[in-house]
Amino acid sequence: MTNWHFNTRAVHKGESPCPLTGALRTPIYQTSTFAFKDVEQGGNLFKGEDKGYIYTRLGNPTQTVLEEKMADLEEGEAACAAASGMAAVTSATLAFLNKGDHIISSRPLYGCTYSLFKDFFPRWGIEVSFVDLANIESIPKNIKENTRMIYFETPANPTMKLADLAKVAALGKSNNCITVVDNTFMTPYFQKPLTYGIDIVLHSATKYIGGHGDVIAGIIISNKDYIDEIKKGTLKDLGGVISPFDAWLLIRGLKTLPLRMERINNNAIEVAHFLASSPKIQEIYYPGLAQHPQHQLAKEQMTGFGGMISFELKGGFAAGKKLMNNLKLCTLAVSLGDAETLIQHPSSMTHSVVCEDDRLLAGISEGLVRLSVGIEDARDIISDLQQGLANL
Ligand code: LCS
Repeated sequence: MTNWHFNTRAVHKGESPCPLTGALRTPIYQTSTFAFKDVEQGGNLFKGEDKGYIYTRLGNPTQTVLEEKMADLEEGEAACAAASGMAAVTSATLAFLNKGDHIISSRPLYGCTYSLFKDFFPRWGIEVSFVDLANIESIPKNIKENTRMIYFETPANPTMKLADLAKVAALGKSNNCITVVDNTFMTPYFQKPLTYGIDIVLHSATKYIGGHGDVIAGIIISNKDYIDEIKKGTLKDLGGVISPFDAWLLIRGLKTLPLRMERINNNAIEVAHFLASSPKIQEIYYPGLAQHPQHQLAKEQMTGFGGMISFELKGGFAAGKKLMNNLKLCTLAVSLGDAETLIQHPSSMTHSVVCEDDRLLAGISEGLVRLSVGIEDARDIISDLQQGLANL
């Protein structure tokens, strides 16, 4: 079982036919509560002396299947699912942070993660230093007595900057800090941070894990102790748990993750080369292009480059706006990782919650446009971009 390859594990792990009915697909256990056999059993379940389900906020069989599959794919010991990517971020961080602690975070980050750290953490007495993790020296420079956590995205949303997983993990260990990485952009198909020594991996499962743009969800993967602490702590008491139906949608999505990621990666490489060769493009950020300053690192720690491309046009925001308004196949929408190719403007959309000075520090210029390449035919995506660029 353990030596199955990723594609097989994505289909089978965590699942087996229902012993009662033979149903091959995991049922949606759409129930909020579970009946106890007697008072003793109920009490024992609460004490943790019996194994079983109590109440869906504390666990549900559909959720368990998803968690087992995802833990296996990320090569972690355990996982816990959450109601959104942001619920995964809050549950995974706040489980380990106290008033008076300090964390180091990469800049840039997804806009709402940034505003959680920048606006809310200080209100709860947690201090945050935002650093450019492309420069690994920024970690030792910012470590303090009370630094408890290093949090980052690689590649980062939306600039596609990378951080060296092995180096961050080593610095975390030598400084007694928990390392947390948001692996949304790569998925375990292309990048497995736990195998580099990172402590906790999380995802907005809304994106590639679900893969069809029909669910908001998150997931956290780590060792058993950390997952236990999150499940019995922040996830249970802050309450950001996943619904059984959403867990089921993710199980379904995961079965085709390898197929979708392969197609998306191949499409994105073609689209990136097309954009890089266009005279209308000022800058393009895609780790699969040799011109990306961290292309070498991308080849070392990722087994593909994913579907996210950012670029700036000559003519800045005015040109970007015209392009986005003129596309016919690529849809103007936030989110990413869907079957459809999506395009959006970070500075007025996903990262509009970040103040202008901080956006510029993070490298999110006014003219930056972000593309999430879908699973359509690459020729159609390119011809749509071609007609859009021709009309600038
Ligand atoms: N982490 C990353 C890297 C994300 O891109 C997002 C959402 C989240 C966490 C939060 O996940 P959620 O709660 O939405 O499931 N990113 C979005 C984006 O780039 N466009 O729209 C949402």
